[in-house]
Amino acid sequence: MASSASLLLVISALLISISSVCVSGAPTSAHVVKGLSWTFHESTCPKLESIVRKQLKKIFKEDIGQAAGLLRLHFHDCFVQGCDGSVLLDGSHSGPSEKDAPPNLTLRARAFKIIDDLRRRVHEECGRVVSCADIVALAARDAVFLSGGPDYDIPLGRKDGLNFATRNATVANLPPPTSNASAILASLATKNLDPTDVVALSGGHTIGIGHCPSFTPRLYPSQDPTMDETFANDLKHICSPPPPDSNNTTVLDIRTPNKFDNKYYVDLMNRQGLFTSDQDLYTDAKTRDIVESFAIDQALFFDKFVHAMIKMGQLSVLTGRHGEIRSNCSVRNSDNKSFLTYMVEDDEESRSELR
Ligand code: HEM
Ligand SMILES: *[C@@H]1O[C@H](CO)[C@@H](O)[C@H](O)[C@H]1NC(C)=O
Ligand SMILES: *[C@@H]1O[C@H](CO)[C@@H](O)[C@H](O)[C@H]1NC(C)=O
Ligand SMILES: *[C@@H]1O[C@H](CO)[C@@H](O)[C@H](O)[C@H]1NC(C)=O
Ligand SMILES: *[C@@H]1O[C@H](CO)[C@@H](O)[C@H](O)[C@H]1NC(C)=O
Ligand SMILES: *[C@@H]1O[C@H](CO)[C@@H](O)[C@H](O)[C@H]1NC(C)=O
Ligand SMILES: *[C@@H]1O[C@H](CO)[C@@H](O)[C@H](O)[C@H]1NC(C)=O
Ligand SMILES: CC(=O)N[C@H]1CO[C@H](CO)[C@@H](O)[C@@H]1O
Repeated sequence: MASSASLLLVISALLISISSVCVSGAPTSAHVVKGLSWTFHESTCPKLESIVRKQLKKIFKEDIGQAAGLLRLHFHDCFVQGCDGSVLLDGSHSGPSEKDAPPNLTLRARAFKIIDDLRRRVHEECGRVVSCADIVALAARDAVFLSGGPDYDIPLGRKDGLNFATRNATVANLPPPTSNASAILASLATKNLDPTDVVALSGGHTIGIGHCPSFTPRLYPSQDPTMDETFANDLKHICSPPPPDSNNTTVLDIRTPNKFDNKYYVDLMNRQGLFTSDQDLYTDAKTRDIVESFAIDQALFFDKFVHAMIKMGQLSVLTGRHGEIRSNCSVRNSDNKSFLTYMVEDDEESRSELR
């Protein structure tokens, strides 16, 4: 009798965890901004999502690190001037672009190539109907899923921006890894992200790498006392004391560096977070309980992460008649001579879009 009751308990616990892990489909609670929709490209480019997923699956099979690069690219795009693909633009006569600003130093060069290659495949199939910003958002979504994280739908319909973000805007909108939790919370609150969103989004650091300069201030001249001793010694070996400064890299999540799971929060509880901005989420009483709740409940983390990503993915998006769909993700259409010539010879419809 007792054993069948406990068996029932186990089964219902399993059912609950299964139902909360499957976040697939449009979360009904998610707010969709005007101009975006869950089915935006359904009739104009029905193969969009399968093209992106199939190609990324192939790329990640060879190098799973690219998943982290693509996830971070979407974050950088959205935080500076909105999710408008402006991070993809090459610098131009109009001044140093987002790509060239200090926090972008360590964006992976290959992530940019992967995005434009996906764009080419999608445009070959459907014509120029999907923006680079949407492709970045889809690539980040697939990076999460193909690394072991939740699968989920995202609203689509973003247009690509016409303006570069300045170096100053880039620096002002991307908080440095030396920030404490109060600073991170304040910075992200300006984007309407609450403490749960902040802790969940920081869980993006469950995959990927960081360069020594992002965390050596915690090692030299004196060691951050909140850092686990053994962990600190290992990091000191990877980043030998300056000079000479080391540009070595190490993983952001020492437990499961390439798997999208909740082990990042377990790291934080063991004082093995790599950046101050990570570790202080556990030190600070304002966010400590959230970290703990994610460390003990992966389904909860996935649920809150999806919610926060959908929110982040809609920051200051351009939709409808605003913005354009680039024919090359690193160049505005107005900067592309061959594109302009081709357009003038082509239909009236597309020309008016350029204005
Ligand atoms: C909350 C503020 C954040 C700070 C201060 C921050 C800071 C950083 C820093 C300094 C790096 C390593 C750069 C390097 O040294 O190479 C990094 C990497 C990374 N970040 Fe964040 N980040 C934040 C939020 C996010 C968010 C919201 C996401 C996505 C949801 C994210 C995803 C990543 C990923 C995946 C990597 C690894 C990239 C790679 O391996 O190429 N980060 N972040
Ligand atoms: C450090 O590595 C990154 C990426 O690998 C590179 O972009 C950067 O120029 C390097 N910095 C130095 C000082 O070598
Ligand atoms: C950018 O920031 C720097 C340093 O904070 C400042 O000196 C400069 O005037 C700013 N430039 C613009 C265009 O706002
Ligand atoms: C967090 O950092 C800010 C600015 O860098 C500083 O003014 C503040 O005192 C710090 N807060 C805590 C709780 O350490
Ligand atoms: C880079 O890291 C390796 C170990 O991963 C270490 O042997 C080497 O000394 C490091 N280089 C520097 C300059 O810190
Ligand atoms: C896109 O533009 C970049 C930089 O201007 C150029 O190097 C690249 O070849 C272009 N890509 C395609 C597919 O034309
Ligand atoms: C310019 O536009 C053409 C036609 O849309 C496109 O194929 C090409 O990749 C673009 N080149 C650059 C450098 O942007
Ligand atoms: C990938 C990429 O374009 N990174 C750029 C980030 O900014 C630095 C300069 O600060 C450039 O050298 C990198 O090429």
